[in-house]
Parts: sequence; structure tokens; C-alpha cells
Amino acid sequence: MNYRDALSKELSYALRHAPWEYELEMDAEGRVPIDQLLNALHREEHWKDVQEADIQEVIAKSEKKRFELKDGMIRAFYGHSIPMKIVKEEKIPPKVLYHGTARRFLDSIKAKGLLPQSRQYVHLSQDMETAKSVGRRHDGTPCILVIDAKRAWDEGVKFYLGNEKVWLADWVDAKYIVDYYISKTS
Ligand code: HQG
Repeated sequence: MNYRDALSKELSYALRHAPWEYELEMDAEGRVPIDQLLNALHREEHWKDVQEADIQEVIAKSEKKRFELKDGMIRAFYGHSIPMKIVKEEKIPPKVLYHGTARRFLDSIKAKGLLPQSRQYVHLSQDMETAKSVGRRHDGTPCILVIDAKRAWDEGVKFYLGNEKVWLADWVDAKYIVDYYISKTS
């Protein structure tokens, strides 16, 4: 793995899953001071030379908008699994959202709806292509669920913004899954 991808993974781990391992003080929206994060990374041999510019490069060159670095603070936009629930901005969703998953999860999803599992929120995609690539992480022939987000929102389900392509929800009842496709193309 190249240095930039490895750094991106390290940032995801620190900011989404284990800030305490780095002694980070995280605010309610998941932000930590960049200097604190850099100091923690410098204690590890592998990251002893990492600079803020390297983190800026991770953010600038990634296809996915995972992190925000602003006013000396850095946060992950989504993906958290830490016990303290990260406060996300509530937002009216588009009419339809998508969720890419594995065929083997379908029966359970139909029975229980979409659950956040190990994360704090269910992750939904703005478009089908994004959902397909999310689903491919779990299954080479993923399944794309179509979510009637308008009806869910009309009926009181809250949606939150991750980034422009990632939406979040606490739980999605199976009744809002109105269609699904099995993606045979790679
Ligand atoms: C499934 C990546 C059985 C759910 C991605 C998913 C995303 C159920 C898996 C972000 C279920 C959890 C999150 C139920 C949900 N029964 N299985 N009732 N309800 N599931 O990885 O959404 O590259 O925690 O369908 O691109 O795949 O890391 O969530 O398959 O944006 O930046 O449980 O992480 O972004 O898997 O992915 P995950 P996800 P990064």
C-alpha cells in the first residue's frame, strides 16, 4: 500500500474508530485539533515525519470525501463506530437513495430493515454507482437497494448529511426498500 493510502486508513482508524488510542479530544461533531493528531502520529515510527501537507494531500487526491480539515481541526464525515454518537446535520434527503450491500444480507435486511451494525449510522448513497462500489466491498455481485427516502422523511425518519454522496440514517425500516437490483456488471 502506498504512503497516502496507508495514511488515509490511519486517519479513518483514529477519527472513526479509536481516537482514545491517540489521546485525541474529540468534539461533538467528531473534530479534533490537527496538531494533536500530528503529535500522536509522530510518536509512531512509521508516521514520525508526517506533515499537515501530507494529510491535505490525502484529502485532495482521494476519490471519496472522507475527511474535512478546516480552521485547525480535522474530522471524518462518516463511518464512526465510537461509543460517543457523533452529531450530524439533519437534512431533507433526495426523493430516492440507494444502499449497496451483499446478496447474503438480503434476507436479514428484509426482516429487520437496514441497521447500522458496527457503525453509528446506516450509510446510504446519493446515486446508484456509488452504492454499487459500496456493495462491492461486501460482494463481487452486489445488490443495490432502492430506498423511498421521500416517504421515509415524510413519515418522520431523520436523514443526515455525510458528504455529497453519502447520507446517514439511524435505521431504515424494510417498508421503505421499494426495489432492488443485483448488479452483474463489474
Ligand atoms: C449490512 C465505506 C444484515 C449493510 C463505504 C452493510 C460507505 C445488514 C453491512 C461506508 C443489515 C455493514 C459504510 C441487516 C445492514 N442484516 N446485514 N439487518 N442491515 N446490513 O461497512 O454501508 O471507504 O459497516 O448492508 O463506502 O457497507 O470506509 O457499512 O453491507 O460509505 O470511506 O451490514 O464505509 O466508506 O457494513 O459502508 P459497513 P457500509 P470508506
